[in-house]
Amino acid sequence: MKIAFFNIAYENLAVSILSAIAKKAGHTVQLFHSPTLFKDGMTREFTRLARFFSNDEQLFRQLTHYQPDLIAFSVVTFDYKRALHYAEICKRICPQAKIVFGGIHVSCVPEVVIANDFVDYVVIGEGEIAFTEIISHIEQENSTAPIPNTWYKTKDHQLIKGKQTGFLQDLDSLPHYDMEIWKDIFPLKTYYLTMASRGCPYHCSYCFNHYFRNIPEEKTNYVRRRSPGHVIEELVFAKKTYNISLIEFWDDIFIFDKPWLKEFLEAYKKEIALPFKCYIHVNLFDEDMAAWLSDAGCQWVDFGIQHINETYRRTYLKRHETNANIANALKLLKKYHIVSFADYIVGLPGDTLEHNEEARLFFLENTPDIIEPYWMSYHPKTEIIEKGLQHKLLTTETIDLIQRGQNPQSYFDSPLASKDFHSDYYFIFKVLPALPVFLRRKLTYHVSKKMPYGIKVALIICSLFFLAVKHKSPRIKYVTSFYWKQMLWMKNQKKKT
Ligand code: B12
Ligand code: SF4
Repeated sequence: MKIAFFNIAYENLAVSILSAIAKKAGHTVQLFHSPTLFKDGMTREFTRLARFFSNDEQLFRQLTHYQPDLIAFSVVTFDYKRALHYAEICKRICPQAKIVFGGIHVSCVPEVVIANDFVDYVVIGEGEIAFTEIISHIEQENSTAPIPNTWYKTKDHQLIKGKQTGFLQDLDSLPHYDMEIWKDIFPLKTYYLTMASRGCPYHCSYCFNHYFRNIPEEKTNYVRRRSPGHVIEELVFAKKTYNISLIEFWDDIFIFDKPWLKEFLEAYKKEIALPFKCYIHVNLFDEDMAAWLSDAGCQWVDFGIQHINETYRRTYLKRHETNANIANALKLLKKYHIVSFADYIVGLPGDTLEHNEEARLFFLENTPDIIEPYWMSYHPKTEIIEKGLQHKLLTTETIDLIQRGQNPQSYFDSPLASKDFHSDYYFIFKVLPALPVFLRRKLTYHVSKKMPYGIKVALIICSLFFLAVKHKSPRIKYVTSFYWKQMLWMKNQKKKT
């Protein structure tokens, strides 16, 4: 069968794994990638530049020529609206192709996605088994048998809903990610993205995990790990094939299994020994882990603080760490020379000026190397939506927009940005770690309020670059090489077609 993956913006591990499975079964796979530069969600949007760098026409020409039997989309909420736009055109130019949607957004609101005429199948939850079965189903043509984790429409517009099976338990049984499909598009050498586990042991109210873990009808273990050997095998291959020089482990919590971590890091140090970044949780982090990570080459870790008030954090966000846990983690990271990125959500429902002041004072005493403030962005089916409604920040109409991928709020912008104290504290958190220690105390809410907007923007940009250079942040390196490589790729593609 001829399969097309239509991919938007980023390298996507769901596409990598599904492509590996399809190729292993002998199908022909082709990637159709829309870089959507300057409106990719990583930087702010620049409409004119985005239009200039669009490769849409070329993609549709290539697709018309390829005429696949199946076109697959993997989408998060942020991408859903434009995925629909592309899918509709795909159906027009390849009318015989079946359109399959999967991913986090689809898993949360399948009824919204399948309601689109041009979407034939939606996959809810994990997709490895479902994808293989969808391929056979398309080959059989007229079968109306249910497919696990899948809803689909029959020729007479009946909706067939398959059973929600449990999570895949043996992750080592999966093939390695197919990175060949990305090698000409993304800078794998500069930044190699992978995951060694699936699931998260926590239940934060604003995160997709608490919804996703409850999708299966069959209850199975949600938090799973690949064996150290399986991950090392992938990385040895990547090192040899793509000459990779930096790795980011995007596992939700990389350190949740201490014996695994020890075994993995020992093997990593021996066989890979490249700088890497990963995600930790301060509740699980201890001095052994700090020492092992540092020794194995971990140069950066990221973790969520999200809100400084312990009662708020526990009741609104369902996060149970204490501020003492956070302070301790920061101390350990400093001791072992690991750069700390601390995520902080601004504009949460019920957030107050006093809370933000509490955070400023905490950060004066316990300063992460980089504070990453993000505007509150509500994702479909997350518990925190209730709180948004309670505090009148959301209405049933905005919830509907969120489910349709038309949420006007994002991590970079919010209707709260122009109101009250929120953007002042966004500014304070962003620049605080970049200031000399003697100046940090002087950056108060009142000082920020008096500062002209232009000066604040300039200070944010300067802090961003200063901290990125000071801490050799992988993200800045990634963004620049990511843009550069995709522009080159598009130029070469244009020459070919
Ligand atoms: C790595 C990662 C990134 C990377 C790569 C993004 C990418 N597209 O892969 C980067 C840094 C670029 C990134 C950026 C963003 N991310 Co991100 N990211 C993740 C992370 C940590 C892992 C995703 C992953 O690779 N999982 C492994 C794969 C194998 O699992 P999977 O995607 O769930 O796929 C399985 C099933 O869903 C299904 N499936 C998925 N697609 C398809 C398609 C078909 C056809 C089928 C059959 C099945 C199927 O089968 C797969 C295998 O079982 C997740 C959190 C998480 N743990 O999932 C957040 C997450 C996906 N990101 C999120 C967000 C919000 C973003 C940003 C919008 C943030 C921002 N502005 O900075 C951007 C937008 C990115 C974009 N346009 O895709 C949210 C999405 C929430 C939502 N409801 O949409 C998540 C869930 C984090 C969270 N805790 O809420 N992200
Ligand atoms: S710890 Fe992070 S990944 Fe886990 S549930 Fe909370 S926000 Fe989601």
